[in-house]
Amino acid sequence: MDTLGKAQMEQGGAKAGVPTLTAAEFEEGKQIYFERCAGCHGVLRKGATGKPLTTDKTRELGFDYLHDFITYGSAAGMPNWGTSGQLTERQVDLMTRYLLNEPPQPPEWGLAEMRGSWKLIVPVAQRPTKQMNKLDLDNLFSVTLRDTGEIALIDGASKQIIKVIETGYAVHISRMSASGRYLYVIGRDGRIDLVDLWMPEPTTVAELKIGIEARSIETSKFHGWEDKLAIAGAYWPPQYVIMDGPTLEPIKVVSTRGMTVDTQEYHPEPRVASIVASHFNPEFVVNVKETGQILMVNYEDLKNLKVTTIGAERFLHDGGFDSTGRYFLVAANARHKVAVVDTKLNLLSALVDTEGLTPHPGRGANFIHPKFGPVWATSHLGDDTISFIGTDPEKHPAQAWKIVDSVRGQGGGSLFIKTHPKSTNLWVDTPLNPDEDMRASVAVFDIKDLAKGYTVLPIAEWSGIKEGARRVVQGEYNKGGDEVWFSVWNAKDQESAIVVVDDKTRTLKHVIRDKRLITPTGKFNTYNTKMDVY
Ligand code: DHE
Repeated sequence: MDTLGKAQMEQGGAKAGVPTLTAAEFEEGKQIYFERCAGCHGVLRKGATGKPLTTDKTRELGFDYLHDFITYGSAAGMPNWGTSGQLTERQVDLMTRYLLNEPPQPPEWGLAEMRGSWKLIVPVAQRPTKQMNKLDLDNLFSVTLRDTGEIALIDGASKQIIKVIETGYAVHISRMSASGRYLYVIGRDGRIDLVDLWMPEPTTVAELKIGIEARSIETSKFHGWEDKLAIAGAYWPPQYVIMDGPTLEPIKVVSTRGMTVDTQEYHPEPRVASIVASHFNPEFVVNVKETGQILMVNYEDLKNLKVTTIGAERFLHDGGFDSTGRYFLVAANARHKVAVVDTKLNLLSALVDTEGLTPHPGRGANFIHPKFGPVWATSHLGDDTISFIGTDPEKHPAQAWKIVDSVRGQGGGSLFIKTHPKSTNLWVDTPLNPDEDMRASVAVFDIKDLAKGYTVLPIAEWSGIKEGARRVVQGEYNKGGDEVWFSVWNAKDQESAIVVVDDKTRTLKHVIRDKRLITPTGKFNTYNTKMDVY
């Protein structure tokens, strides 16, 4: 291949037989890898949700195999970057060569770098002491506008966009402070934006960059600690940081590098996945992906930090509490398991085999199963299984931490499942299913009669948008629990929408179409997020 030969000559120190890249190509490869690949395969390419891509593996697979894999994807979840047009033929070729070369290690990001990035835009003394606007702060939706790096704040009642706020790159999630005053948003580039909802109009009052790559953020919720502290987890460098809640001033940075739970060998890149705040102790629950360790980080004394390390299972990703808020259930996705942590006693209650492939619950769904009592549910990326795990060790001990029942949904490629304490509906999306109709719709089950099967609602069709991939993603309830919002997620240059469904009648209630609504994905209702209602 011509380009390979040329590039080879331009890069010194090349390994014989391994195609090289020019400096410009290497930079481009690095950027594409960060934007498209690192989330699943890791910066050092050691693998997690995606396969390891270290050079011992890639060189064995060879150029042609890798080239085809990047072009066509795989049934196991690798996107078809080439045939979908998201990467050009030149970029596929470049990425293939990039993977045959050693990965560069990004820089570290310690307290000094964080402090250098910290912007206290409105100091606490200059902020109001009461709410200065008429917004219903308990029923706002913070909507991720993924590809513009913004969030849209939408009023739950009027469905009007109150404000679009600039945030980090490919913004990921929003979380609320315990009082409901502060909204925290984290971008994939590790940038946190802190929005004060009490200002005359919601305003970003502080900003901080906690690393090169990140996904999670949470705030202290234990009694007496409301609104005091925040924590964010980074993918790179592998670490978490505890901050002052109202200002984002970074206080304590802790590395997660260490030993894997099973083989007990050193891992250089154990990324921080989901984080939740315990309601039973002054602690954060930090889930470390590659090592499979769950860290109960006590925030009472940050100088003499006490961390309880709970060995769970590798590849921890996302999860949520049971309905009592005591047990945290987190998917070890590439191991097809859910780990259950007792946040009161700080121990592993169980490791449950979910019977489906690659569980992906989001925060999961809690409801009373007609036969088996309280359960928490997850759907799966890898197949159509929807699993129900018993969560009541006191009144239903025989069912606790077991798959008590499961049903089949529309198909694999599911990311999020949702219900609400006031609802009898269980909603399951399938945005990553290759079938066009499936990813453009949701399945809804009747909790009172799960065996009856599901009804399909054509959410994308209801949006009125005809063009594009129209992935219907992440149901989120309003505070009242009587309506559920879905994103119709299209590419950046196409129109997207939010479709609001009446929960009782399962009929279309409202469509939000607005040119500012670019690539909406996650939606976070302020009340439900603050109170962990799901
Ligand atoms: Fe997410 C939650 C990581 C891709 C939408 N995502 C999470 C969490 C993690 C994570 C660790 C849990 C945070 C917490 O609770 O503290 N997500 C990753 C990835 O590593 C991955 C697979 C690849 C990547 O490169 O980022 C990834 N995620 C996506 C998407 O492509 C999604 C569908 C669209 C988007 O906006 O990027 C997406 N992730 C979400 C959403 C949540 C989430 C909406 C929060 C769900 C909730 O209900 O709390």
